[in-house]
Amino acid sequence: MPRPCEPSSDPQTERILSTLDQFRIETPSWGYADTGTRFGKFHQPAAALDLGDKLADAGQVHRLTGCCPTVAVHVLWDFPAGTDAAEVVRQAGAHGISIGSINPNLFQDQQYKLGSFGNPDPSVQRAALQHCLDSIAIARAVGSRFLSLWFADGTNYPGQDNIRARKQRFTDALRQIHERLSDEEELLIEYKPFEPAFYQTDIADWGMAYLLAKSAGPQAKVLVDTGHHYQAQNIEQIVAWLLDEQMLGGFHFNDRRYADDDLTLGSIDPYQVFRIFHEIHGYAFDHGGVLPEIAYMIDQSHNLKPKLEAMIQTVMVAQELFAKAALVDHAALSVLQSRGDIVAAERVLQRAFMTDVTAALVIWRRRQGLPDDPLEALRSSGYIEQAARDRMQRRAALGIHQSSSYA
Ligand code: AFD
Ligand code: MN
Ligand code: MN
Repeated sequence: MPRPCEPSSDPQTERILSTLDQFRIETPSWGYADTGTRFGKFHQPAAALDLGDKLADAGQVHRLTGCCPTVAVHVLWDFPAGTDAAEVVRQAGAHGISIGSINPNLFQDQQYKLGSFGNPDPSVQRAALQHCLDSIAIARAVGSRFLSLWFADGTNYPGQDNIRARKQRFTDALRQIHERLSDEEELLIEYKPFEPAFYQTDIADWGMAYLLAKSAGPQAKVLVDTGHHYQAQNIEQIVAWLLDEQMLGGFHFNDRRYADDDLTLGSIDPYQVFRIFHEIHGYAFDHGGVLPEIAYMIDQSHNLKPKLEAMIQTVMVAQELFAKAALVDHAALSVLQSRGDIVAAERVLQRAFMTDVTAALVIWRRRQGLPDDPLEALRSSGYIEQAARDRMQRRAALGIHQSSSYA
C-alpha cells in the first residue's frame, strides 16, 4: 500500500493526493509475454519467457509507479504442473510484489472445444470444475483471495446446443465452486458478448454474470472488462447498478474501438473511463467517503506496443483519470441535479475531467520517492534493453525461433 502523503496547502491537490494513496491497480502476467492475435504474433525481444520474467517486469512497473503491488496470473501459462508455489511467492516478494488474482484457463485445452462448464459432456464439465478447484488450491498456496473466471463458452450456430441447459450447467458448477471458497476468497465472474463463440456466449452480459453470481453465493461478484461491451452500451450505468447492488467485484481495464480490442485504457474514450470512476467516487461520497473494495485490474497484452511501456502507460492513465474523477463536487452536483439544472450539473463533471492533475501526480510521486514520469524513467533505465539481451540469449539457448507464425 503506498505510504500516505503529508497534507498539502491546496485542498484540490490534497484531495488528489489522498485519492492516489488509495488507488492500486493489478497488472496481468500475460501482459508481459508475447501473445499476439489469432492472425499472428509479432515477437518482442524483451517479452517475458517465463513466470520469473513476468514477476520481474511486474516488479519493475510497481517500482516505477508505486501503485501496482500485485500481478494476476493465468494458471496454465504460469503454473504448469509441479510449479513450486512457495518459490513463486518468494520470487514475487523479491521484486516487491505479490500474486493477485488467479485466472483458471478454461478455453485452450482441446477438450473445451464445445465449452467447459457449458459443455454437453459431463466428463468435460467435471474436468473444468476440477481445474477450478486446483486453481483455488493455488490461490491458497500463493496467498491470493480472488478466483477470476472468464469462459469462452458458447455456441456458433443456432440449434447447436440448448441455451437453457447450458445456463443450468453454469449455475450448478459455479455453486459448487462457491461452496469450496474460504471466508476470505471471492469469485469474480467476467462476461463478454462474443468471441470466440459467435452465435451465443454463455455469459454474454452483465445481467447473466449478475444472476450467476447471485445464485452461486454471497462471495461471488461481477467482473467488468471494459472492452467487453457493444459500442452503444453505457458502461458507467452498468457499474452504477452493480455498485448499488454491491455486486461489483472488479474490472479488467482496456479500451475498444470496435469490440474486445484490448487497446490501451483511455486511448479511445478517456471520458468514459472518467465517468466509470465518477460512479465509484459518487458511491463513496454517499457511503461516508469510503471507496468500495474493488479489484482494479488491467487486462491487456499488446502485440504492437512494447509490453512494459504499454503497461506503465495504462497505469499512468488509470491514476490520472481516477484522480480527475475524485475532483467532482458531489454536494454541489446533487443540488444542481435536484434543481434539474442540466447544463450546470454536466459542467461539474466536465470541469473535473478537464482539470490538469499532472502537477499533483508529480507531487504524489515525489513524496513516494518515485520518478516524476514513470514511463520516461523506464525508457532511460536500460531495463528493457537488458531484458532483451538476456531473453534473446535464453531464447537462442532454448532454440525458440521467432516467427510471426499463426498462433
Ligand atoms: C481475453 C478474454 C478475457 C479474459 C482475458 C484473460 O477476452 O478478457 O479476461 O483473456 O484470460 O482477453
Ligand atoms: Mn478480461
Ligand atoms: Mn477480453
